[in-house]
Amino acid sequence: MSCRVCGADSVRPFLDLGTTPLSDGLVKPERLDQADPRFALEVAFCETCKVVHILEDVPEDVLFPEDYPYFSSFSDHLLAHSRAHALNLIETRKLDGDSLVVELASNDGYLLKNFVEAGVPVLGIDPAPAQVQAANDGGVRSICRFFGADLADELVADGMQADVIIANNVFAHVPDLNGFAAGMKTLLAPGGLITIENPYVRDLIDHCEFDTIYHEHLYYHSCTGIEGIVNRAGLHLNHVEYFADLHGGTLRWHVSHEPGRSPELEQYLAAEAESGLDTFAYYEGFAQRVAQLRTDLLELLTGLREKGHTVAAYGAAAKGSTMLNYVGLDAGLIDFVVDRNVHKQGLHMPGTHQPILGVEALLERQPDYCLILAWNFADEIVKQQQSYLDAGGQFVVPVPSPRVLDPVAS
Ligand code: JHZ
Ligand code: ZN
Repeated sequence: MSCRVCGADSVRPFLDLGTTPLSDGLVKPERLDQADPRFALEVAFCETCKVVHILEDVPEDVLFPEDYPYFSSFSDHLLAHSRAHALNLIETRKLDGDSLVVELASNDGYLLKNFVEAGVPVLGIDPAPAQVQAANDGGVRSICRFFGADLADELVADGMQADVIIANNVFAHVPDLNGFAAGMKTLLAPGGLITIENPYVRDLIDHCEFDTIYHEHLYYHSCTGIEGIVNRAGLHLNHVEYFADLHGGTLRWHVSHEPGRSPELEQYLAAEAESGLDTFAYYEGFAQRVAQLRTDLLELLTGLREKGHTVAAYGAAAKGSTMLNYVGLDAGLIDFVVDRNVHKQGLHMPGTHQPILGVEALLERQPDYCLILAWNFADEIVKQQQSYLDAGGQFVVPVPSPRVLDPVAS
């Protein structure tokens, strides 16, 4: 078995999630009687380049079909985080009407719109047609393409170079990550800055966020792994920031043409070495903890049902699909799922087939308990749902270990 990043023969699997349906493969009502396609899902650590990745390859056009349902603009927290990042870049990089900011995986323009508002030229690149359409409709210039070394060459041949390249939550998704990084190097203007955000593999392991493992997420990143990837493309990792409250713990890496590590980056790299995050031992006990979480969550929800309680779920997130399918939370345990993304409403969860309803269904049906599948936005969701709580509803979160949220504390 060879590593999908460095090609070495040193890949050691540490978690087998069995076969699961595609996490964003939400099911149309007319297809409910058909079996959902399922694919094996196994995660491994490469002892050479230190990158964690899954072993399976699902073709890109199957993973990211025309009707890919994820739109970034449905979380206020993510929008606020993105806006702060844009405003900070405009100020620190002194961006103006002569600059160019390129975002890779720009989705519906949730981030670039902040640059457009400030008069900074942008280009969004994303392979999802509906999201690109939404971005362009909102005045964010975007093209519907997969980014890679070839597209970077085309853009540079057209006279483009980017002062800032932003790549948020896409470094997990790209099969040819080396080609992707090489394309970034080509597209980045001399003196320019690349920022990359991705959930931190440390938090995935430490907080048992196993549900963020699905076929779209080919890689799970650390500072050690990222430095190797950007170095291979002739770029340098200079700095890192940490956001504890985004997607269960997110890192933002700063990358450029120039070498040099900030004290913060040195600290992170040293901490990764000290904790053994760059060794297989760090990952060895994970499978057992994941299995325990499955047992605990199943027991908790089965217990509630046996007492006659009704249970629904919040968030038709990709991670929600992993959770439902791996734990075995079928329609007998969870009646329906609510989500405020209108593109997901009317569809059904992959594998388990619960209907996805608008968020108002929570108040209309008032289930006794609601499992927050989008636990990464639990604070935001709980705040919005005060009426549900006031009417006696209770929230359950599945990670780091399943528990009913204390209504007083929330
Ligand atoms: P969300 C996404 O994963 C997509 P997902 C992607 N795979 C990725 O890499 C990671 O993020 C990092 C809804 N919601 O974003 C919106 C409400 O209904 O955590 C979403 O459908 N009301 C590219 O899909 C879902 O919940 C709300 O108030 O696992 C959240 O999904 C909020 C805040 C969200 O992740
Ligand atoms: Zn490797």
